[in-house]
Amino acid sequence: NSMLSWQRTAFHFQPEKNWMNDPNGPLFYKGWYHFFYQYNPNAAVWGDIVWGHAVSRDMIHWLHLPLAMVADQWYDENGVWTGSATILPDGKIVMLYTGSTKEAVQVQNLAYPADHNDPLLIKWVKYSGNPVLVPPPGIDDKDFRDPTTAWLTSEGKWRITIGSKINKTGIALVYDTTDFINYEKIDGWLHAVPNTGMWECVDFFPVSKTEGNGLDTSVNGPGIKHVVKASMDDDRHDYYAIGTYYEKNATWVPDHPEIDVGIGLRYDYGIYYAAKTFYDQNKSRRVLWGWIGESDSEAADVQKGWASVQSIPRTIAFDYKTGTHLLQWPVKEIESLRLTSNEFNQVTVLPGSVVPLEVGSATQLDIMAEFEVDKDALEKATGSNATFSCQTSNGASEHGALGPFGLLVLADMRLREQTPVYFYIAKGSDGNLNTFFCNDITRSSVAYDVEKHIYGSSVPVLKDEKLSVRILVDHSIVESFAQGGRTVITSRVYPTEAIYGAAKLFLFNNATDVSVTASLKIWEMNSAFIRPFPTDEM
Ligand code: DQQ
Repeated sequence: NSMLSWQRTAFHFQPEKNWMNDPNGPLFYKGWYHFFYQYNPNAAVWGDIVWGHAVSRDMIHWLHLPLAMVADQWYDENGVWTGSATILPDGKIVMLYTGSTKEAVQVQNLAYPADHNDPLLIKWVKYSGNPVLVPPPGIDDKDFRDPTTAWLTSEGKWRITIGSKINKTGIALVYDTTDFINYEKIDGWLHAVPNTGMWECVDFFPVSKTEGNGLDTSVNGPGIKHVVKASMDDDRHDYYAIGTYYEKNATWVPDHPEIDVGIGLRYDYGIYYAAKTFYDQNKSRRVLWGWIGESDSEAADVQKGWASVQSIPRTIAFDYKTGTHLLQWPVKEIESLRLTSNEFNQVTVLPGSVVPLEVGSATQLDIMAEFEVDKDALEKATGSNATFSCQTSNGASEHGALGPFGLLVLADMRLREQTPVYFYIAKGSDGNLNTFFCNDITRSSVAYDVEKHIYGSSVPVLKDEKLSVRILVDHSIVESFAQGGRTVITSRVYPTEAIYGAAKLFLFNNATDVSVTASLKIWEMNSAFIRPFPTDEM
């Protein structure tokens, strides 16, 4: 079926077949980026979870390796679940991961490479004394999972956090260790937020308030803030908050309690979950990986034989301009896939119009676009709808005074199928402007058995900033970054007609009161090499 095979992506990481979920233990070692992931070797649905493994020189081109860990012990018989890597000062690696025991109790286990001289780290050994941690008193057997990368305390101990919940309060438990075998539970928790439910895949890392480079996980001191991120099992989104870490009592306090973890900012407003960062000591940056699931039916996944992809790895840093947001941006290496480009300068898009952009094939693109809105019109517009929200709006077919306007990706000539990525400016009765960034997938596919959402959120736009967006289109994935990565939306789309040569690109403006001027540079993207592990038969 050529429609299903078109959906397979060209430059996003995915296994050759079957189901994948969370990124696990990403790290850089002896010249290679290692990526592990939750994998079902037997089917295109979740289950029988083991650790897949692949290596890369640049996080773009990959070589698949044999499974790193399988469910072969009583303490992980029901699944080798999510975990994280820590690189010790002597360069050795320890991996902590959650095992689901044969009784489905969640325990933490230790593993390490069999041979530290092997740059590919092909063989992994599980510690003979596993498990190293079992659920503590007061914590349910099924609410204790996903250990983080460890960081050092000033006393020289390693500290980790593990997600859990008590009643409906999501929490992050803290443990100290010197040897990764024996652990001391620290009273209380790193952080807790009522009514957020189970916290999965907690991440904790420092960001610099002044410099764009990333920080190794143990770095602390003046000029540094700490981020707590948790994946909310209840609503299946990744939430973060920026705050202050108090090492002494192992707690963290958000800068703005009203946008605390689970109730404020998200990494991504589309389909994106269980993300994990690592410090890339090769390029002094912090890199974020995230799992992008499917929004078609399970039957379709089974039919196509695979499910899920990983996001393009993103550098992640503190946005010192807003002081409230993180900035996410595709790693520089993705630019090595750029082929021919097309530029469009100062294209006027009148209210109610659609403008085709001739770019040849439009299924693998890297789009950079800037929009300027007529200033006079912004001033003159009468305020009203400051309560706008992407989710509850009419999507791209809304006709507001000052939006929506943006791009239609993966659209067919007749616009029967289209995936709008756009801005919407709302003016309050107080005259203040509030900018929203949305992605409407309600018309991405004429198929009925796919999810139809309008994704999005507000995006801070500072004085004298133009509106800007970067969009990576890769067959069934659209990853969109507004204002340098302050607000990000990833979607999965399943067009039936706007595929292969019939996939086109357009500008649109459905605002009633403003013209916009768009300038764009658009690259066609090459495919990445994602190679199977050579076996004897080859
Ligand atoms: N996925 C893993 C768990 C984790 C969840 C199991 C998050 O360890 O909590 O596949 O997607």
